[in-house]
Amino acid sequence: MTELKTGGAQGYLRIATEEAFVTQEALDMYGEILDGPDPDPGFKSLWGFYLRSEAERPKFIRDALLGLGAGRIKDMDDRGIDKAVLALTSPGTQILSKDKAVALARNSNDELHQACKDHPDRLIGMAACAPQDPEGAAKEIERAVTKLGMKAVIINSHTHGHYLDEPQFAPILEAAEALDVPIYIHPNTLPRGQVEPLIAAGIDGAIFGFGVETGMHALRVIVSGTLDKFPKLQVIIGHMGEALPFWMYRLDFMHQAGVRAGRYASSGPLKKEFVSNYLKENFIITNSGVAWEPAIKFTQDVIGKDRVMYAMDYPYQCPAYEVEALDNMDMSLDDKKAFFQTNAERVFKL
Ligand code: 1DF
Ligand code: MN
Repeated sequence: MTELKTGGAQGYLRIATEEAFVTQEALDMYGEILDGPDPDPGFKSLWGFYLRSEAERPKFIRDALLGLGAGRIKDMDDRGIDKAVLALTSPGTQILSKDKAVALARNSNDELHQACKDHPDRLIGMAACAPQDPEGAAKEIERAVTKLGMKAVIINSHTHGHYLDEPQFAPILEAAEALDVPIYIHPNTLPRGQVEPLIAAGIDGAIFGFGVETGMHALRVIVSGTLDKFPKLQVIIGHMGEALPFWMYRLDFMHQAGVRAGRYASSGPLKKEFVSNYLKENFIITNSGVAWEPAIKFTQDVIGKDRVMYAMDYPYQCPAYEVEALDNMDMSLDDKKAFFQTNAERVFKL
């Protein structure tokens, strides 16, 4: 293993775009939910582990998530990460009651802003908001972008079983489109009533359930016609597009078949002909959790080289050997630079 260095000597900077943090306030709120009556089963499976287990991994992750100073910068240095785009970790505000979600969005944006101010050449922020209060969320997004310098909006997927294509969330999409910032739809655990069979099998979290949940969320946003209403909106999804690029042929075929037959009122004709048109024109895909050359190249091939970005997913998945493997991909320097650096610079306006 060669030593990884920041500074771009390999011909590009490494900008990691799905990096997580948490605040003590969020952990306290999560603890209250876990101690309350009948906590959400997916949340309990995920955060019962990360908050309460004393095993090595959850302890490391708790500390790393809370770190927004020297420790995080050192971990970035050790892994050759020049810049990290940070977002409140899943489920962020989404699991909270309205009042708590509003408070956490505001306070965590302020904390993140301070960290970015302390490390202006290393840390970049995404704005949290509380979809439980859509008008307030739009105002908080505006504050975070215009006053705090945030470069995107983080939505940790469904909010109490509700998805961004539902009409009550229009103010959020409107604000993001008007401010010209992308929305990162990051995974959440599946809602009650869907997550139980995955918990029973031990596949509810990042191993599989996250992808099912968030791939579905992205697809809902497409087939509902939401992106026809907000055509300039850019949506980022991680984990190699939550497998949607691999589904693309079938999505196009079956969506067309359904439209022609008038099968579903809720996924009627779209302004653009194919589901894949939206993936290629409104989505940016990061490789968080998938340090795997064939999947990255396939996605570059079918979605576009200007729409696939590097992400580490610190601290959940952060071995240095993954950075080295990606450096060593059999890919032109131009394409590698787009992947690691320039796509992120364009998407986040760095
Ligand atoms: C995990 C993975 C947890 C990711 C995350 O947030 C997360 C995990 C709580 O491994 O349990 O963001 N991830 O994006 O892959
Ligand atoms: Mn993540």
